[in-house]
Amino acid sequence: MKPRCHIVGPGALGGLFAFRLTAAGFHVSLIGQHPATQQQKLTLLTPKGQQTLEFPCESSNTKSPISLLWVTTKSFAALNAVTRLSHRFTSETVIVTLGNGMGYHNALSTLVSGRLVAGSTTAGCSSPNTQTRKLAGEGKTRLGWWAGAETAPDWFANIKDTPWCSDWESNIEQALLEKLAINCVINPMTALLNIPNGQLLDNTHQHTLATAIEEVAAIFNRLGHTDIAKNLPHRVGHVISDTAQNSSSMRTDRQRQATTEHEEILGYLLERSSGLKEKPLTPLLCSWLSALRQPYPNQ
Ligand code: KPL
Repeated sequence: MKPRCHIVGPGALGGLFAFRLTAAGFHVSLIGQHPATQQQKLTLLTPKGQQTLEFPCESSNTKSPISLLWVTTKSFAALNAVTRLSHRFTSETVIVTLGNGMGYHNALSTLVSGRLVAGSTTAGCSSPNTQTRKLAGEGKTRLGWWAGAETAPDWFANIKDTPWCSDWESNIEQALLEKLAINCVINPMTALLNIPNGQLLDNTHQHTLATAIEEVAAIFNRLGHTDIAKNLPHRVGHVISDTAQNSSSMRTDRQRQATTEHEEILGYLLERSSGLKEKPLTPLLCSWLSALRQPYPNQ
């Protein structure tokens, strides 16, 4: 029998993972906030072609148990979305979360007595309309127990050899911090300048990009993550080149005048920095965070 899983937050990323997990042999159900139908037809466009599938849709009122829940909501919405489903959890339910940023994992983990798989992904996907998902880049998805255990759950065998999945991470917190550092540079800068990722490498932005990398690296150095700080220039350059045509998630949210993940990304890092005895000067990052905290005009 096919292993079952649910996806809460079937937006761009959730839709992509619905196709990926179906291809990996899972029976996937979607959980939206207000499903209008009991089935949702989605089309995935990739450079290799297109595929259309119908997924069963459930509302948060459904009562049957959930064994494996993939959370692909924005990170600030994850806790509410998961709490609304907690009446369906058993003593074996596992949650997998793919949200950007940090600061919300402990609360999620408590809801399933520690059975939280934390993840980060550089997959790029957009949602040109409610029925369509467009893959912009396979990226890599890194998963590991938030509690840090070495052994992967059995279902990981289904996805471990896919091109989008990395090996099981025994220290996922380190992987999330590495991704956080990258997001702290790329996401606010592309969102505030309203440019695709690749344009960050233009000469006009060279100085700002270097300053942002320096400020983020300074915080990571003071936090004791010297390896993340050291590798940051190289890793940022790499992600920018790999996702050159993409819009960062923060830019896309800002273009839609939607809430961005600035608190979970930059807010989290600057909060950690403010707890340091000797906190580094980070005027650029502070100005970005206050710009991102401004309400949209006309709101
Ligand atoms: O994670 C991303 C995001 O947009 O949220 C990156 C890797 C920066 C790709 O755009």
